Amino acid sequence: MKKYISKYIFLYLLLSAFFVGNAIAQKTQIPLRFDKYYTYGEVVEAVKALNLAYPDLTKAVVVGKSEENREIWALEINNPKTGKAEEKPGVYVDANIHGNEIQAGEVALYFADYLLKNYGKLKDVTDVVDRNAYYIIPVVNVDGRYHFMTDGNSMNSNRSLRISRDDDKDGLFDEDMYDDLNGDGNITQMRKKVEGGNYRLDAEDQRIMVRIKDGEKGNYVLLGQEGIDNDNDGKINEDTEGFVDPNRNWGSNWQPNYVQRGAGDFPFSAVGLKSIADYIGKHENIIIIYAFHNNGGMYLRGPSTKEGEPLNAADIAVYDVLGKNAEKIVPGYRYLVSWKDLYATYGDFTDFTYDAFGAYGFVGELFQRETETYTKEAKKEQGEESGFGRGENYPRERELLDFNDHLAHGSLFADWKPFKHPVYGDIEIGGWVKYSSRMPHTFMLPDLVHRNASAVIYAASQTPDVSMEIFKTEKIGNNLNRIYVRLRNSRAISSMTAQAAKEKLYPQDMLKLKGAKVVAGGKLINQYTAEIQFKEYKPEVQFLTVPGYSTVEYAFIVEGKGTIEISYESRKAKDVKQQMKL
Ligand SMILES: [Ca+2]
Ligand SMILES: [Ca+2]
Ligand SMILES: [Ca+2]
Ligand SMILES: [Ca+2]
Ligand SMILES: [Zn+2]
Repeated sequence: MKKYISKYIFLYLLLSAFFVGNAIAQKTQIPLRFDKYYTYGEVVEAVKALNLAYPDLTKAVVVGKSEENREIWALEINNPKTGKAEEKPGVYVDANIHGNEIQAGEVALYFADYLLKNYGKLKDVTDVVDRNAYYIIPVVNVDGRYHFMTDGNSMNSNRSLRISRDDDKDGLFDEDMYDDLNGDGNITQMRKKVEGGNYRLDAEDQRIMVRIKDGEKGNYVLLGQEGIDNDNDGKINEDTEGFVDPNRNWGSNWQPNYVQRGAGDFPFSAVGLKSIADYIGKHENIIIIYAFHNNGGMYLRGPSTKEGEPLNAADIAVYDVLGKNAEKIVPGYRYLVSWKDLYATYGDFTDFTYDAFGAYGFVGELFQRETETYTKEAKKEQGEESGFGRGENYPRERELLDFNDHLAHGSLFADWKPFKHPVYGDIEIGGWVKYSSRMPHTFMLPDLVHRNASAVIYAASQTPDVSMEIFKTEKIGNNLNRIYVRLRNSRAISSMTAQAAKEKLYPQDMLKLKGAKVVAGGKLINQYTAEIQFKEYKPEVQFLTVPGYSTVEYAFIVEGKGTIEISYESRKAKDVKQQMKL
């Protein structure tokens, strides 16, 4: 009897596991929602759900695994009816490389969802889908996103990869993390009432700590973020997760930890990042890269270090078109240069993809806190950190608390509550929660994801589109013809970065003539005088780049009769060819 019961229970468990599995699969509705933040698990489900809903246009692939063995997923979008993915310009979008920068993942998901949802409905979207291939990784730092949302965190914690480091050199690794002492899912601040302390409470709003000025009397101290001394070494929170910064570990201009904090032990010591580098390397058609972060409202181009200067003027021209347009699409955001306008970083992702793969790259720093307000003090802020939460800008903090109270209904700030701390005794815990400060409240998320996805859609509309025209043929002898070919790129993005051409990163674009003997050929300088800059060897193959909004012209002197074929072949732009009879 007992035996039968256990069999029965086993069957029941099996069936319920099956139905639970199904329920999860069905839970993710298409189109996706942007009135919430997807957990890591939900992001994976969303990628799979998009693939299920649009099987003809998408592929869902596992790019690699993280330090904690989580899968890194990519959604690929291509319309096979307009050609193979690898034949089209590739648009790569990734996000959330810093674990705490979660709304970036929503921008990537929205971008995918929006392209697919509007394919065949909106002409502009249909065009960019038909003309390009897309490679979208909504979450790079999968462990970071998982832990940020699951564990107690502040808005700034869990950026790192889960590669343990002994930050305080005591032989123990990540042994003293922050502690969510009151169990509310956030790491907020600890404060204590101490006569003669260097803080006072704001008279208008006692939630705000104000740093006292000379001559003022204080009665509070701030004790840092929630935590205890987990390893009894007399220090609190001194060795938290990591720290290996996933945007300092890439294999271009990498510098060790003593130069670049968070660099890791060697380039690509991070397994997940290495798998992403391999993935991008395999898709040689990728010409533009967007990596979304938070915050500050910026579109940053490289170089990330002064050593990367000067950037080629032709590449800057491409960046300028896209960057200046992004400023219009996302009001308030600024188009800037990483090292000069922000700060220098070594081992940076978009520098790596520019240097190693010849792809233009932008970092999109999402969200401006000054949008969360009634804007009086916010105007002074303009993307800068301003002593926020440390009592140095309390008029601004009052406004943000108004926003918290009247628009977020208290969800962004944890009110101070008494707590008995093992070291500090009677303290209070409270302050801005992890979903504040660096990302929008979900009621504002749809605007953020739409505008920033639109900046990428604009870039996708500007990937090279090269057409060919045989615009003149001249009989110049008994059996000799001069053939004039024009290549026109009708979009802003060059068929190849000037940097890649200069560094001979990969074979340049080629213009080839087949089917007859090419006696001479070269770049056309003047069609009226037939002045040609002849190429000495192998004139039947010309190497070139077709810059944005430009035409280039070539001429071939061909001996013979019959059908010839002229082809333009490019790693990043779509190939074109034409035949003609001589
Ligand atoms: Ca340690
Ligand atoms: Ca807490
Ligand atoms: Ca400690
Ligand atoms: Ca320690
Ligand atoms: Zn970041």
